[in-house]
Amino acid sequence: MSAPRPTPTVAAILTPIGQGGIAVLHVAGPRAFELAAALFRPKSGGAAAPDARRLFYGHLVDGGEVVDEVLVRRVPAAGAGEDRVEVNCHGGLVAVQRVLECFTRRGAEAVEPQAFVQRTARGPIEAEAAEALQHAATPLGVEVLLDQLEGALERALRALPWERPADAAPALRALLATERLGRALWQPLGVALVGPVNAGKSSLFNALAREDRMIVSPTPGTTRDAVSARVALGGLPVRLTDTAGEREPASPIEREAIRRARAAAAEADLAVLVLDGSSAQEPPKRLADAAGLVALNKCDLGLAPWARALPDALAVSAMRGEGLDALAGRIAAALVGEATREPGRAVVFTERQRRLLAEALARIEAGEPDAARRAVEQVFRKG
Ligand SMILES: Nc1nc2c(ncn2[C@@H]2O[C@H](COP(=O)(O)OP(=O)(O)O)[C@@H](O)[C@H]2O)c(=O)[nH]1
Ligand SMILES: [Mg+2]
Repeated sequence: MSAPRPTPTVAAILTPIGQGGIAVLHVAGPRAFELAAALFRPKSGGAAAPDARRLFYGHLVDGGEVVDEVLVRRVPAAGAGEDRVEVNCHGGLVAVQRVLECFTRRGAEAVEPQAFVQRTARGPIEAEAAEALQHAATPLGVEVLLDQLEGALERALRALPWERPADAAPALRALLATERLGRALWQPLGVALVGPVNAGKSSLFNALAREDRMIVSPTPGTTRDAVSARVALGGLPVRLTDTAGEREPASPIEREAIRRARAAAAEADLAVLVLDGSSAQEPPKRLADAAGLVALNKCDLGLAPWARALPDALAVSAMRGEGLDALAGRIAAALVGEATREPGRAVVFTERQRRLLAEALARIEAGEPDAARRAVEQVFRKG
């Protein structure tokens, strides 16, 4: 019989590789602090030992060579005796691999995120967060999902005031209200740009996607198909779809393009109506009524009186880039609500969590607090 193998120290890249500007590595196990202390040179010159919940900025130095600029912190681990360190580094494939290698050369074992979570996860929320992080394509997504991986949601659920069930209900409702944001951060919602031909939908699509992948043409009816791109809007990853314009079809091909545009708009979680706000001709009222959000494009040419009179419409210029950040923010708010984004905030981010918390709320309302509590505990308990 051999002696039990010592617990290995494992390292994994938890963010999707090659996406976004940042990458996050976790190193867990008995040697996690030792390795981090050996590799990390804090900029402040202070103690190298990473402290709980405090980020340390500095360099990762291996063999006298600066490998990367990093942020390091100790992850407050609920698991008994498990030391864990988080390293934030540059997100490029090469940079993050080099950082990982610094740890593996010194004896840590590099593992896939799934294997990492299987070994170290304290409960289902953490496993779900690791899975979701693999799909988080924006810094906001990484930030929020890391908070949940590190226990923000679990702490909020454990702190529910069961001695006063009447107070637990609003707390649950507040948590449930974060679910659209939580889900959208890793399961991108769809946004379609719709509206009349020549309003500037394709130009706006390009401006929001910040690259020229669409045909832009002064000839009406050029965009023949619905085309999508993954873009970050207001911190959310969004599947943005450009569509052919609405007008009387001049050909069967155009009729088909319009049919597809309508289908794309119907499938989308939000349709943004793009109008040429500089045009003297007022668009049909039914258009504005059908859309979730109205963008008055070509504001660089000045807005027509009808456009200025439209309530809640947003003036933008795809050509000059004016109003695009505001539009991105309005799109994000329309999709997930004006969710506040303080660091460390609890966010519900999977359908399983939502279902159990909705059930808990229903039980409280039915006067069954014990059943409610059991439903909540299922969210974070193993088993
Ligand atoms: N002045 C101005 N022209 C624009 C703007 N956005 C688009 N255009 C022009 O409007 C025309 C139609 O644009 P396009 O994006 O193809 O419209 P779509 O048919 O709605 O996709 C092109 O000539 C664009 O250069 C803008 O913000 N300002
Ligand atoms: Mg177009």
